[in-house]
Amino acid sequence: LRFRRLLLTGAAGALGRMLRPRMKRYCETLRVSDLAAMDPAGDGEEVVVAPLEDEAAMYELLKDVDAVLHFGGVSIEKPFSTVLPANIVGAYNLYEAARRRGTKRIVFASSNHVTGFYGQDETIKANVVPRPDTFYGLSKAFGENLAQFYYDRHGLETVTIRIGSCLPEPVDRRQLSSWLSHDDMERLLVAALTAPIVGHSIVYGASNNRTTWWDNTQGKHVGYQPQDSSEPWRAAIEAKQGPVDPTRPEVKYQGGGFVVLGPFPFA
Ligand code: NAI
Ligand code: 15L
Repeated sequence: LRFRRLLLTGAAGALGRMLRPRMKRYCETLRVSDLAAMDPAGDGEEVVVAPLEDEAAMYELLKDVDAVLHFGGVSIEKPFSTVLPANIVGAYNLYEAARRRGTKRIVFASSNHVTGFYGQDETIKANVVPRPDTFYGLSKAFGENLAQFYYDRHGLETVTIRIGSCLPEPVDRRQLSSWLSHDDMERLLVAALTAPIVGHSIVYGASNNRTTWWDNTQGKHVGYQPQDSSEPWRAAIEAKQGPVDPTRPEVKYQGGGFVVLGPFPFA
């Protein structure tokens, strides 16, 4: 599997920096972009500073790109005025540029916060009604709708990944269910890039954790097979954190601490 050119947005971010060397292995040229400064271009790399809200810059960025890994944008809760240009206008600019350039597929780094107001006592599938927990989650829900629209209207394919918690290792009780290892993220991206037909498919991005809130049966055709699990960390995390109060919103809901973030108090 060797693409001619892949584009990775958000390359200065936590996941972008982790993915840059990994994704380079799957393409002749890896173009990386961000608003912020990035490491200089290595062999087979192109580094482009491109704000998502700059329509002309995004059109240039999408030139001669086979597929996009869209990881750029605001990644935590912020006021709506901050989320809007990066995640809503920016996602539109990316899709519109991809359509005009004839890009075949986008892998969209969405978030579990699209469905953050489902309970930790529920297991949900990809087609549930979104219940965003933040303006951030709401903006990702817009991105998912945009992906569906660009597939239905223009045939531009997307695999939306509702990423759980992608970290080197799980660090708290919630992440025993939401953790996605770096290696499983790579496996998921390779599957998303190479599955023959995806239309617009939604897959929850989690490892093979013993406890889970997410049922990926509707995305089986994508072929993602997680191999890691949070289980080796369970005993230490439970011992350290002690019993939790299930009536507290950050324990009750899948979105965890995000459900109590932001300008409005949780009522
Ligand atoms: P991050 O915040 O470390 O990286 C995001 C990058 O996007 C930053 O380098 C930032 O400069 C760039 N960016 C922000 N606004 C921009 C704009 N207007 N134009 C161009 N670039 C802009 O976040 P992280 O953790 O690397 O996440 C990457 C993606 O994955 C994000 O879209 C995030 O929402 C999503 N995600 C990550 C999860 C995780 O566990 N790390 C969980 C769920 C979703
Ligand atoms: C996200 O969407 C965030 O980008 C990330 O920083 C984590 O907080 C993650 O969700 C999570 O829910 O753990």
